[in-house]
Amino acid sequence: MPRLVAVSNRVAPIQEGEPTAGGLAAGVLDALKQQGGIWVGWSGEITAESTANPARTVGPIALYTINLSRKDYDEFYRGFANATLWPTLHYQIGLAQFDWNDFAGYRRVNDLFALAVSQVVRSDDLIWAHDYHLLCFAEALRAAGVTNRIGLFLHTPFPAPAVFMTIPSHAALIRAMCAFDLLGFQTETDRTAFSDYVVRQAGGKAGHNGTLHVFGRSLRTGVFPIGVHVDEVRVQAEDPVNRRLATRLRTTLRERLILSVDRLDYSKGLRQRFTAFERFLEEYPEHRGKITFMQIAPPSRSDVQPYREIRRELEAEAGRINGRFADVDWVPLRYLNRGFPRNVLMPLYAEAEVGLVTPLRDGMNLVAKEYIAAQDPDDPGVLVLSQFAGAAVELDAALLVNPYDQAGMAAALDRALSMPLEERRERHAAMLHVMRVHSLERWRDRFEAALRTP
Ligand code: ADQ
Repeated sequence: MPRLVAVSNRVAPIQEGEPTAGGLAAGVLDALKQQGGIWVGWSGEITAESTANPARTVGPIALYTINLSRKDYDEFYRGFANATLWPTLHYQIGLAQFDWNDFAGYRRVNDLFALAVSQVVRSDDLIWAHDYHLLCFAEALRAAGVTNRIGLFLHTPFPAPAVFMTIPSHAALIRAMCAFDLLGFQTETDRTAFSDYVVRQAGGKAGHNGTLHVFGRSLRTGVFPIGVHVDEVRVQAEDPVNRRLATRLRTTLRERLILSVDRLDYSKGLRQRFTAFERFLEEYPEHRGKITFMQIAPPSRSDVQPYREIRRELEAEAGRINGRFADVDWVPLRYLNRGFPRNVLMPLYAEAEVGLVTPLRDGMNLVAKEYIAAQDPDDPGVLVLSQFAGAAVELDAALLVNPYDQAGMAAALDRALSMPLEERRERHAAMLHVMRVHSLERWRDRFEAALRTP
């Protein structure tokens, strides 16, 4: 089996014997543990100059990390990746900012990653890059003379061409993306949007099986929905030691629990969700005093402007809603501005009668999948899910909502809380079945197989 070289913005902190992390980190880690390999990424450190650290080995994995200079961090990470690409890929063009210097910094850091990989790669290695930080990575690696097969999996959505074209450097980005051999997307909608751009704006031709011919070369595109370790989540959710916090919560909380868990990010639709919850309390007063809505949302990217704003706004909104509806013995909304380790989080999912997952856009959304995996199949909770999460394609047995429709979300909450056991079981079983088929293992195996196949 060829060695795997994984490249992502961050390298997850790996401790042997620790429970696996979520999402991207879990997927990459699994693949590397299985067949051995190399993981290249930013260390999370900002230093005077951008420099490479000495290699570190953990079991079968060699870790190569890079420190970024302040200028590289500002232009690449805070700038082009998170102030231009992230909002645009999530259709939030009103929040996007653009600066050609940031784009130059983004390219420069992609070059740095490529240099690090070119120094360690062997001729038969498979190179698998992750996410929106590395769109120019393959082009840089080709310029360094590397001819290996190189794939990219985009964890975020890819928007309609008209939205992507609001980025002034869109043409250069697409040309760079076409230097990969394989581009993986979460859903067919994302893949088609990319293909449409290439065919209509870049003069490319679409061939069989997602092949695109453009800029004098051919590349494959494919759909690889990311999944979760279904059984591992349920084991964590049921573990008596892990359950201590959930049990404590149950003894103090008499009400039924509506739970949301997100990184604090405007794409997750928290502001709209708070408003919908207020609407729910207004329109369905019979639930007052009988439910608690708990929102867990640790701050993320707090040095990027819109992230600071949304944090302030949500704190004010939570206070206002509680001020309006709370009683001497009841607080409707618990807003926790902190994260929890996975082994604590999974039992909390299991405890919640309703999982409320309503991003405005999301590549996949693994919280929705983890919520389903954590439930007791004999008495499962109900998932209320945004139709704009990639997960909605597979989890169509959830109560699907439009996160911009407050009345619709309020009605879905009422319906979720009133759903008979039989219907809850049927919907849960249907979703669990799909998730077993589209597991994290399958995601990894299918992507690697496609990357190996010329
Ligand atoms: P994220 O935007 O981070 O990921 P998501 O998929 O929901 O979104 O979460 C990833 C992981 O982080 C999950 O395993 C979850 O348990 C954990 N997590 C989220 N909020 C947490 C919290 N408050 N406390 C502790 N843990 C928390 C990006 C894309 C998604 C895509 C993933 C994977 O934006 O669309 O699903 O990558 O491809």
